[in-house]
Amino acid sequence: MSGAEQYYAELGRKLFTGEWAFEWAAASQAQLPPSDKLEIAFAGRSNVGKSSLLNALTNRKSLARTSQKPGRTRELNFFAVNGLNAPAALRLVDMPGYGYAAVGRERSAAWGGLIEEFLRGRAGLARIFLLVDGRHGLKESDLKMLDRLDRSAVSYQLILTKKDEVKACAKEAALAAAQTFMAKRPAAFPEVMFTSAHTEEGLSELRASIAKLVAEHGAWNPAGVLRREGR
Ligand SMILES: Nc1nc2c(ncn2[C@@H]2O[C@H](COP(=O)(O)OP(=O)(O)OP(=O)(O)O)[C@@H](O)[C@H]2O)c(=O)[nH]1
Ligand SMILES: [Mg+2]
Repeated sequence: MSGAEQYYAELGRKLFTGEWAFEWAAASQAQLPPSDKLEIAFAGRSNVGKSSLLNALTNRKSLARTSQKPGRTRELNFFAVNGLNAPAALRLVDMPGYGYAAVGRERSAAWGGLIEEFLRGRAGLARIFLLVDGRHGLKESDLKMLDRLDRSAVSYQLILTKKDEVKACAKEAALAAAQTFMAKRPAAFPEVMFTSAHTEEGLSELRASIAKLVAEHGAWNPAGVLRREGR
């Protein structure tokens, strides 16, 4: 690990030892909170593990509600971290999933409207992590989401999930295929991550990249945080 990598790994660890709590839920455009904070959102097909990844990241078993049945998260849920030295101007956002066949046309249209509004109207939206099931790779509905993201000009990055469920011999190929695919999308952040909410693989890397993003956007004064810790 380089010095910079070590620094952000430590910062990421610090960020997620903070006390994360639910802040706000929005089921419609009118209910969105003002865009007055830095936001990092988790998007993806239903059941891909967005809420589980948020829980694992924040070390909270049931901060975000999860379910074996797709369609559990129905609103945009906003989470904030409290405590001394925590970045008060930061929100993590759990998004409702897409691509769930049993959802009616009406709800699907409402989802589209809410997501479009969210992608277009958030000045503080620093990145969307687009989650894709590591066992299955990108699906048709993910390609539609990627098109939406390209149109919105938001920075986005792919995360493969459920690494624990992928056979050891297939992990590398799954990552390589996703990386090759994303390299053709110039608006995408080039690095693809591979995580497991169950075994915590890849979580310290994800925490580090979130901490880096927050620091780069000036929403946190990490120098102060680590200095006070005696570094
Ligand atoms: N094996 C394994 N299962 C996981 C992992 N992450 C999530 N799951 C399981 O996948 C299912 C769906 O997880 P959720 O976190 O609710 O998925 P979601 O993307 O939030 O789904 P929606 O809210 O419906 O969009 C649950 O049964 C989880 O236990 C993982 O890393 N490994
Ligand atoms: Mg969910």
